[in-house]
Amino acid sequence: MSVKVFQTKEVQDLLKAATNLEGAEGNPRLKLVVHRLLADLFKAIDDLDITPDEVWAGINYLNKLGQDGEAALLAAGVGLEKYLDIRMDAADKAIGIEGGTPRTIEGPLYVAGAPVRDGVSRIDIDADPAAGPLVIHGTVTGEDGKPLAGALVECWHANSNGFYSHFDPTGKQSAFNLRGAVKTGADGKYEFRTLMPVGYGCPPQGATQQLLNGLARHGNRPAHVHFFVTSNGHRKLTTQFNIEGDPLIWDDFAYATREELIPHVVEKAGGGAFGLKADAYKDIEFNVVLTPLVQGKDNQIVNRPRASAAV
Ligand code: MBD
Ligand code: FE
Repeated sequence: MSVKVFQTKEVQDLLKAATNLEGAEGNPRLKLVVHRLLADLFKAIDDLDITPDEVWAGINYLNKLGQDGEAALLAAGVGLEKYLDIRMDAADKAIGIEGGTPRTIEGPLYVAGAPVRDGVSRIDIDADPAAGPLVIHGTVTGEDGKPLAGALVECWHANSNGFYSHFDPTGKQSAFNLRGAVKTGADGKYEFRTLMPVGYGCPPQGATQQLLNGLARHGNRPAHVHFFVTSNGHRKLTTQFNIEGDPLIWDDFAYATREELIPHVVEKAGGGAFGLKADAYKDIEFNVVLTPLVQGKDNQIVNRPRASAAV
């Protein structure tokens, strides 16, 4: 049944009516975007001869996606979040911004409200026998290489099961376990004392993994650590680094890996002296270069719903 109805007046009128496109009221931007997306969907149904059964499978999928609370996870998995990064990178390039630590996706698992400490924060609140100690440290500078005092470095990562506090399906982690915030001093330095994370995997029964299964894709990320870095007069950086050596580094289901974001992992000793759970520990130096505001504005701030909690 290969009928073509998209270009008919009846269908074009239906799209206009459904989005009140020509009405005076309503949000003009919303009308524009919904009209376009709906039209693209209608056209795809025509072009690919998408059947009613397939349409209803898709509608039902959206219900499951919402029930599972996984819309933002799916956005990462289908590369939509990466696409927004590609666009922001291109926008930077177009106005001559080339330097600075590269951005990479935020992902859906940030929680606002972590306690802020000066210079150093120990963020492994819960015992995790399978995870060895890890020290993450570096200097926050501007593009001139000068340290930035009073910068805020926020960090969050998974435990040895690949689970994040606040979103842990076992319910076993304390609030803000493996999440922290450090304010830099005059030297621009920050340090987190924590435990080595393991890569994340999508919930096996969830809507995201269901779609990935149909595409013959896995839903796993290499081990990684997320950052927000903010400082007066600079643009907020959203980034992550991957743990060097993880086999999935170039096979991330969320496409967040960048060559510049794989710092070396160095074996060190002497952790006992400053309170780590073992003397031998892993050390990662991750220095951050922030870029200046654009015409006095932070043009890379992304507003999105985020979880928050109290300590
Ligand atoms: C994560 O930890 C993550 O960073 C992303 C992007 C998606 C799912 C889980
Ligand atoms: Fe993550």
